[in-house]
Amino acid sequence: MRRPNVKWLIKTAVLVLFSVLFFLLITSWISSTPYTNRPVHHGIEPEDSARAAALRSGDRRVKYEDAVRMKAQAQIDEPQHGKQDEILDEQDMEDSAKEAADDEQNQVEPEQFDAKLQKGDESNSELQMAAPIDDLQKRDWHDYTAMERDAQRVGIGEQGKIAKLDDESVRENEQKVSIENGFNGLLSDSISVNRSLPDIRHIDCRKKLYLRKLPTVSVVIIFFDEYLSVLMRSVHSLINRSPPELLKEIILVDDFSDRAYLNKELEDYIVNHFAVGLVRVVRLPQRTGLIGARSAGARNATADVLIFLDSHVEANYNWLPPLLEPIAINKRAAVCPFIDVIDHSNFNYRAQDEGARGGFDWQFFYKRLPLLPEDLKHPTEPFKSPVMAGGLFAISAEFFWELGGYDEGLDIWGGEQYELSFKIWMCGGEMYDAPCSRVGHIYRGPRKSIPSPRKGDYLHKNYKRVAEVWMDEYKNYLYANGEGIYERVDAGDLTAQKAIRTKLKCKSFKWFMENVAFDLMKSYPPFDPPDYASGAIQNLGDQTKCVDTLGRSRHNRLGIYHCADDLVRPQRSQYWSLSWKRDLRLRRKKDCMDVQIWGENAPVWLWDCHGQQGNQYWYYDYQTKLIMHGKEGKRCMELLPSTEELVVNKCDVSNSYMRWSFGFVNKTALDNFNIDLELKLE
Ligand SMILES: [Mn+2]
Repeated sequence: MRRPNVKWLIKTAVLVLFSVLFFLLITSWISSTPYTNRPVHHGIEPEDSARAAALRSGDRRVKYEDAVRMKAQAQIDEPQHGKQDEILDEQDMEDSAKEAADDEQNQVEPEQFDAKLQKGDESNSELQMAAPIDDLQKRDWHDYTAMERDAQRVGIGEQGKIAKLDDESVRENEQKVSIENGFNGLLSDSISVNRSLPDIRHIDCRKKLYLRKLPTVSVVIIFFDEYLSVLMRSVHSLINRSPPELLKEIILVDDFSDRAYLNKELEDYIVNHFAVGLVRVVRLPQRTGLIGARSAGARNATADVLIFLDSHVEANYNWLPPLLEPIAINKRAAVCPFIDVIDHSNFNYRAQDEGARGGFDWQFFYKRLPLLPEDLKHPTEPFKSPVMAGGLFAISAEFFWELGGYDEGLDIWGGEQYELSFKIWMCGGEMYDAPCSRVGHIYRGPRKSIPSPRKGDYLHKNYKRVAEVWMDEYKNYLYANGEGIYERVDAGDLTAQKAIRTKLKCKSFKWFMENVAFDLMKSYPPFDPPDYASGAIQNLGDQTKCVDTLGRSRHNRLGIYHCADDLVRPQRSQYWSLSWKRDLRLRRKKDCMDVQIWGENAPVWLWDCHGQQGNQYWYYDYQTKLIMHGKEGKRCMELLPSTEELVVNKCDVSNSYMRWSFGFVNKTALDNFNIDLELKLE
């Protein structure tokens, strides 16, 4: 038998070892390189990672000089302002010159970058085929280079700080532009379209990993007469803070704007600043409204996931992966980002609150429901939300169209967030809010009213369409709160919408209310349940005296006055209700009896009803005639006869000044005071 060729074996082994090692090195290097999207010429990143990023993703960086030029152009119509602007621009130019000198090979025209991008993608996918990566593997999606570069930025509005124009001479124009737009447009022109933002995410979001493989995104932004620098800041922030391999396109749908600069000037800007095909404008031939325009944008989209955004937003760091991961896991999940507040007057960027679930009342006002205990335990995890706020969300294109998109019988705006939310939940999907995904939104301030593009009550028509198709017997609550409006509007043809519900075998609205919005009825009952007691509150120690506001407004102490003749229906200053919220309020008002100290002779104030019980919790024991304050039931309302003051002290049944009668008492309701009201459908 032939002896094995040891020399050959060793040689081969060494060769194999080396090639494996080399392969591992290459793949780990590639996967550990953070993608960079290189928004502005700020700071200098290591050459290697820059080249790798360019190879992997193409460079979609914005040439700041162009941004400056655009700004200058935009200012042709508007007067010049602030020195700070110039300082920032100079500094930016300087930085960009430095960087340009540093790595010349990145200075390629967009077309070439596109070619590079495709090549990069190919080599990347080849690598992935050679070493298949587990779909469930996670990675850190942060763009640390961009974040560090942003951290260095200084200037007006940078880091999302309060900005203001110092030039007194533009004040009048500032006001004019503000009232035209509902935000300080002139100030916006002075703030970089690539400005940095504060990273106000929960601290644990910074460490979170997301699936390595995430779907691609088409962002759909609809606009009507949007202010150019605000619109462009929205687009820049999206490109600057999205992994280029995920952001396939941004579709700007122009809903037949009047403003001239939204035509050629906008298109030139896009050509000069963004990679070919990355940002597209879809023009509608007539005013269509939010729903129609979004649908048109969605029809134009080509990526896996649709993200609908407003045209006056700024995306915060790493906003995209937390929105996409739930959809990667379940393609029937829709996900909303946390919406931060960009101040309309000074562009300050701040958090709205710590998050809440979405709901509605029975006039279809959007309302917020408290987070659940398990949501609070995991502050960085997406939590289920019954209803979306409406403006900003992600949904897979496939699921969106499976649901039939928006009901395009809904006109202009209004009700579409309910329609889509109900559909998503009832037809096999789910909806989340992702706390680690944050997008700032300019909530407009006072604005010149824009004439409605439609005559007639399209809003209630929309609501009626949603109610008729999706809400089953619960629609009657909406109608009962509509004061006859719904009887007068015609919902139009609903055949197609009802067919979708049948085809997809969607669940009932009762199921939605009991399983998803299970706490909505408690917080927003369709009707205010009857009062436990009402009328004048008469003292039994001195029966001529009743609790009275003494004509004072909120935030004042309550007092005692001569009782009205009619104790059941006294004058307003003595007409109290022990309401279903278990507070003592002026009838049909939001002024409540409020005790703020826990010591002796605690005064009773008239304060804004907070509805959270606590220091506004009252109970009436119709047997002992005590009015107890607080859930412990140890302190009671008392009239101090010597000073005629109304106070709270330790309960004492033998003290007749602590005993009271109400004009009207609902004994059955009081007997069940501790049982939460269950509303039954008739
Ligand atoms: Mn908006």
